Amino acid sequence: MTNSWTDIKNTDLVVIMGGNAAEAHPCGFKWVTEAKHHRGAKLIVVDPRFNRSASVSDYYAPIRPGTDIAFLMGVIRWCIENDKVQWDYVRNYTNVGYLVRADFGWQDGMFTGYDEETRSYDQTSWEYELGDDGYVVNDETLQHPRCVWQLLKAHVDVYTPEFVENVCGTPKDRFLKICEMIGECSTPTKTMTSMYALGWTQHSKGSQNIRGMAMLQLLLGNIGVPGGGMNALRGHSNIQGLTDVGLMSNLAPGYLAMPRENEVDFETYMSTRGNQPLRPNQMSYWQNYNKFMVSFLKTLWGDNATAENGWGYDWLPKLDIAEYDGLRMFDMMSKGEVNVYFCQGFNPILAFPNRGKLTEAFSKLKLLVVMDPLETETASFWENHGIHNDVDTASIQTEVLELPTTCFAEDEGATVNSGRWLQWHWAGVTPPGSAKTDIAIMANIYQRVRKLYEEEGGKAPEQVLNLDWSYEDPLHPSPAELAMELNGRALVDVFDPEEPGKKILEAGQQLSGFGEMRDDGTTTGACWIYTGCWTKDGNMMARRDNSDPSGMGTYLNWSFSWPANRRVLYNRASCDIDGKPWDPSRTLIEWDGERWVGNDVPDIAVTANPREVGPFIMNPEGTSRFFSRRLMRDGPFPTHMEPFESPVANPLNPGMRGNPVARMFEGDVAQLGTSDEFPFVATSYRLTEHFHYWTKHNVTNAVTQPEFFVEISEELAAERGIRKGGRVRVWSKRGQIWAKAVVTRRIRPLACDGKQVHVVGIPIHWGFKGAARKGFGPNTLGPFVGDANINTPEFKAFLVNIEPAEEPVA
Ligand SMILES: Nc1nc2c(c(=O)[nH]1)N[C@H]1C(S)=C(S)[C@@H](COP(=O)(O)OP(=O)(O)OC[C@H]3O[C@@H](n4cnc5c(=O)[nH]c(N)nc54)[C@H](O)[C@@H]3O)O[C@H]1N2
Ligand SMILES: Nc1nc2c(c(=O)[nH]1)N[C@H]1C(S)=C(S)[C@@H](COP(=O)(O)OP(=O)(O)OC[C@H]3O[C@@H](n4cnc5c(=O)[nH]c(N)nc54)[C@H](O)[C@@H]3O)O[C@H]1N2
Ligand SMILES: [Mo]
Repeated sequence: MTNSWTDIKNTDLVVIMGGNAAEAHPCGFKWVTEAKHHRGAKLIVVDPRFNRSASVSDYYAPIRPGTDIAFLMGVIRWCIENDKVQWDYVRNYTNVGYLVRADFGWQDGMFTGYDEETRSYDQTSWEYELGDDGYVVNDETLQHPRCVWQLLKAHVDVYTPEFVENVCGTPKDRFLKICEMIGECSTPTKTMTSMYALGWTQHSKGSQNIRGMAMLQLLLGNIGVPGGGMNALRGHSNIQGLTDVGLMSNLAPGYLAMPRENEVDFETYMSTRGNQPLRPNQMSYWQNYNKFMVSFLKTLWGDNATAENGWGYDWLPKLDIAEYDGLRMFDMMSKGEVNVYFCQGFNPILAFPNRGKLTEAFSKLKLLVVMDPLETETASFWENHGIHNDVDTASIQTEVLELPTTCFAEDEGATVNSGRWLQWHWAGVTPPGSAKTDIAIMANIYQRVRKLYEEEGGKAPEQVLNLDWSYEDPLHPSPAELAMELNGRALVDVFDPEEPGKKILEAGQQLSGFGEMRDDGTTTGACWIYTGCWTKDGNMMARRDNSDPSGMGTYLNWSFSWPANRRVLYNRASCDIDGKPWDPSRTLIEWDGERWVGNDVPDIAVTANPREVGPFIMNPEGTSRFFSRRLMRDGPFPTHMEPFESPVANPLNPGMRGNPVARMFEGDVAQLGTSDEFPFVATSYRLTEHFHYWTKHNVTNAVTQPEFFVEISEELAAERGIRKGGRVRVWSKRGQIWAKAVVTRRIRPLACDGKQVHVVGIPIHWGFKGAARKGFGPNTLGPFVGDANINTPEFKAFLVNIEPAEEPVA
């Protein structure tokens, strides 16, 4: 989230599109209720189903799965046409005036530079035009045909209300009503918040869905302001922490980059980071990158990291491709290229698409280690469930080891919520049986591997032997020790660079903020954005002071919010160019003539003059971006692309299948279905009563939702002769499942491109372990394709067929 859960109470309009907060985030949803009660806020829901959020909304519109970009570009077009633009914000805080290179353009739903062979874009032309002074050329009049504003207008021109209706199946009057409600938030004193999750991310162009809404929020002047922002509703209670600490193959902690193979040494790696400012006097915050990276390396290798050896840079693994994401890893496994797989807190046999392919992949492993508190389907992938899962158990040679772990309630530590708050929690119960914490298991394995290396040697020994492991109990580092390490400390006495002789940190002292980090090896800190979470004053994450003197919902003394305890990112943009809040009744921060003061930690140096420094200091141009330059692999503007399996052709380019640069492997192309064989659009989702695949182990949850079902409209039921509560077979190009049919008016047929499109809703929560009845969900059916930028599988839009049928007895 750019903002936080508690900030949602400050909004005037909540748009839930691409998520179902009332169902999947029922606790956080209370802040929507607060906004409705105290501000009279309205709630809009746009979803293929009239879901639980829709049932408490003020206005609902249906949409065909996988068409949100068309909808959002349509809203932007409408706002521009009707002058619903917060001009002071747009002119000063976005890149509308900057000129783009003359060789940039688009045609047939594609941008310049596409190479069919490699299925990728050469992005060279997706850049600003630079002047002789090295700065971006700016046209304040916004008239130049190549300025971002003119390009944006031209880009969205095709997305008329008729186009939106035709593609999305959203009735034109409903679409226009939503445009009007959204347009009202273009004034400085009205804000809209976007709450989204998987309905947007789980598409082959998921990242572009989110950019689409981010652009709309910029147009309305809603980024950085209270009650505004882009608010991703994160999933598992600590999934925000997962990306923060860099548990993706291409990330190092704090959203630093893992080095690539061609970045042969530390200097080469650093030469492309720490961007030079693109506007005069601009602060470009990534110029501090080296301080964060060196402090991270000092944490990893301790005394072994020195200036001479590039802080141990050589010992970091180097990527030979852009990333090793889940889809790629399982694809490699299916080709026999992976021998050993550690599966820790993950149940991919149920959670990843194309169960047939996954089962085959696991069958090729030599060793599968599953670390989990429960017995999972993945650990039992080799079991033959007959007609549901035709596995030849006897032929599988994979050895499976299960290591029982504790779960969060049995250990202390911090979880990071969607609003970036690191909240400490304490153990509530004693772990059962022989369960051990994940930390203890990993530490134990590490110590044994280290001993083997010491005694026998092996490949790349430095990585294992040079690791700093100075914990009190090497077999069980404590959560407190690890948290302090994430925060970082001074290794020697540190002096003020401006005022020699002035000591600012004692040797051994915990840092109080990332501003204290050094690039000379005198500080540690594994994750710069977390610095401040455990200072010399103790554990900031354990703070539980819920006072909120300003009433702004910032709760500055409750837990710790990264970065720097800031509650609203980009909050400098909540004020006008002179530093006065757009809406004085909702003040986050303001400029008092000398300093930034107020109710949140300013997102800019406290003495930075508002007229001199642009508010978006993480971007070297100092502004936010309508035109995203080379940031995204599939285009600098979001453009409508159909899902890989779609009932209709893309009107921008009828010959184009899916997203032309999406993650996709050759072997899976043959496994894509077409609408003549599979006429219905399937989507998948969660229910409040279950949490993924764990709660079916619990009898109480299993009783509340005991049995796998699919949801269909009354019209589709009539068309196929399916009765309420009857059994159905649902099949795709990749597999088949049987389920109970829930026939409901919550799903209605949509009219798209002159066709009637039916949606089949498939909840995710069943499997073959636990107390609930056996059932095989959407991932027996879903395609093995993913988003072009972050590779999230296309779980939310694919094609199926359906008929009334009893499952055959195995
Ligand atoms: N009770 C419970 N809560 C949970 C979880 C759980 O398992 N159980 N899981 C947690 C996790 S890990 C996550 S990531 C979050 C997910 O939170 P959400 O994303 O809110 O959950 P979903 O139910 O997957 O999907 C949300 C909605 O997207 C809609 N949708 C599908 N396709 C499209 C589309 O193309 N466009 C639009 N606009 N909408 C579409 C679906 O109909 C559904 O209503 O929930 C978390 N909370
Ligand atoms: N079709 C379709 N597929 C989807 C989705 C969808 O919407 N549609 N949603 C996707 C999303 S967003 C998600 S997040 C995934 C969820 O998929 P998973 O993350 O695989 O699902 P969980 O059941 O949450 O599995 C987590 C496992 O972690 C274990 N666990 C709990 N606590 C601990 C612990 O402290 N240590 C260890 N080692 N293990 C622990 C649990 O027992 C459980 O077995 O599913 C994805 N798959
Ligand atoms: Mo998730």
